[in-house]
Amino acid sequence: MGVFVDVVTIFPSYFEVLDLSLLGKARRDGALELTVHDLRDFTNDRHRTVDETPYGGGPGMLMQPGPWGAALDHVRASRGADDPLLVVPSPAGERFTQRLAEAWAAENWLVFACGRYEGIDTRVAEDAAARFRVREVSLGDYVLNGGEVAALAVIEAVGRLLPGVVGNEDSLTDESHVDGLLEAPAYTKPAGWRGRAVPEVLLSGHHGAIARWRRDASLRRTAGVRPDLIEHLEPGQLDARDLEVLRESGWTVADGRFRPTPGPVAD
Ligand code: 6GU
Repeated sequence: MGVFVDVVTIFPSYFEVLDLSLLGKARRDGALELTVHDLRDFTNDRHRTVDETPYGGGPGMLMQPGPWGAALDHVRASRGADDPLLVVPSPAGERFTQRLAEAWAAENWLVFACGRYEGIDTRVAEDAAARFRVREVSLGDYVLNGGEVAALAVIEAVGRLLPGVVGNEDSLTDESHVDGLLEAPAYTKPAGWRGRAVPEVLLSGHHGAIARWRRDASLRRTAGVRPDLIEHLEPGQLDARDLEVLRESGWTVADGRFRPTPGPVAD
């Protein structure tokens, strides 16, 4: 039995893309059962209003609590399953990471509350906490117009980790962010293209040497573009060659953590 996913939004058609590709297959196979709810179906006025101006003033509009309360009550009562996780995409949330995707792939019921405008009246999440475990998550440090694109990203990141969704299980472990590093550069046929050769070692058939080359490239790439990831590595988990590559890339171990090497980089 798969995971139930409910989404509440004023733009149900955003979620039509989940009919496509791998996630569409997951749905047809029963790994992921998606139900999209239109927030405006839970309004009571002729104009199906969901937004109002903020108390205390300020720019923009907020989503009113009434329709949200009714929609979340409806979703909560729609299944016998217990202990749903309510995910509220928000630029003010905690960062969504591969660790959270892995944890949420083991859940049996995920509910997404997609806000628009300047967000949802704060009392909605407070009230929902009595019936849901509530997590506010952000995709990164930039602003989207609403939670829909973020919810799609979370659903894809979680959905591809469900058993049987990605055909080759190895492709779930040999990829960026799984071991805290970015993936090494990758090449396919032809071996020569526009004067650019594929690194010789990748053609060698020597699996040990290929794994080491990829590991080195992965460490160098991560050191180059994501120093924040290097700072989170556990030096004790790395081998002597890893430490040498990172030293060449300007990182030293001090007090059990990686730190940028002070002064000119040693060689
Ligand atoms: Cl989850 N929502 C919105 N509106 N903006 C975002 C975001 C989420 N994550 C990054 N920017």
